[in-house]
Amino acid sequence: MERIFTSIVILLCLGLLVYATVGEERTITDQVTVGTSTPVVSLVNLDDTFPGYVAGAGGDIALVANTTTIVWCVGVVNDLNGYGTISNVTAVLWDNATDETYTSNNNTKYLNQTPCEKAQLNDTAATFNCTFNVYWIANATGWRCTANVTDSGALTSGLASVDRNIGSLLSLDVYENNAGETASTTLDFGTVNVNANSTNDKNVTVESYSNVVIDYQVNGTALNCSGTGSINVQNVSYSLIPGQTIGDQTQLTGTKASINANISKPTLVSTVPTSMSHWRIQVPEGVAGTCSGAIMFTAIANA
Ligand SMILES: [Ca+2]
Ligand SMILES: [Ca+2]
Ligand SMILES: [Ca+2]
Repeated sequence: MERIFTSIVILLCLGLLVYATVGEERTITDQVTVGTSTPVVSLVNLDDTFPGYVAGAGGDIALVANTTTIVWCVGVVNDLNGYGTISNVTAVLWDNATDETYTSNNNTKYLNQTPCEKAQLNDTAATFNCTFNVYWIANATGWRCTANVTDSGALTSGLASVDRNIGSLLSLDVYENNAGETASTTLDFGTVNVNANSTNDKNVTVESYSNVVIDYQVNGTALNCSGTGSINVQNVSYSLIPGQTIGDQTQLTGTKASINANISKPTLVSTVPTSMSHWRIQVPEGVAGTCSGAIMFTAIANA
């Protein structure tokens, strides 16, 4: 009888043990081991000076004639797998009126010249700097940079900057350019008698080092003579049409006058577009010796 009673007590106790942890709410633990995550690019900024890692930094880009300008594309990459797993950043600079996937060229698209530099920002992030050597012929329009990042697991993502404007570059070079003569920076009419006009064109070539279609302006000074007197600037005349008499040409003055030359936008660094003008002079009475002055050529936007 005592054994049966003891067994009942034990069963009751077991029952209490089993049911003591039952309730309206029970909790189990869940867990997962996180694998790779895609790196994320942010704060992509673009400028011709170092713009810094601040939202909205950067500004317009000014090119320099007949050379390259360094353009910066910078930003931040975050990868929750750790800084050490951010393996590579590349960047594309492109004219936003075209397509980022076009073949790289000096007019509408550039790739980073040297590998983009990156530096550790914290345990999971890096800053990056990419630079482009942008030629003076790059289109005058809005440009943007797309930065692309790859991690050690070959996961990639990219982000484009806001648009930054490359401004119009108006620039030219000029030289005398007569058949059979060496190109020169002196427009030499040769010997012309007093009270006579030069009878042959002397040619001046304008080369455009602009990134837009241009016209240009001319103005000049009197020609001071080594012997006696000076020749009025208006005794010098010009035309885009060859073979005109001095009476049909346009007189040079001290005030800038536009020449509608329509010189096309350069598309190659190696070969620039040109326009030739034709010049004559009338030598008045009262002068002697060698007479020289200056003629100024100024690039202007096409009109
Ligand atoms: Ca990752
Ligand atoms: Ca700038
Ligand atoms: Ca024009």
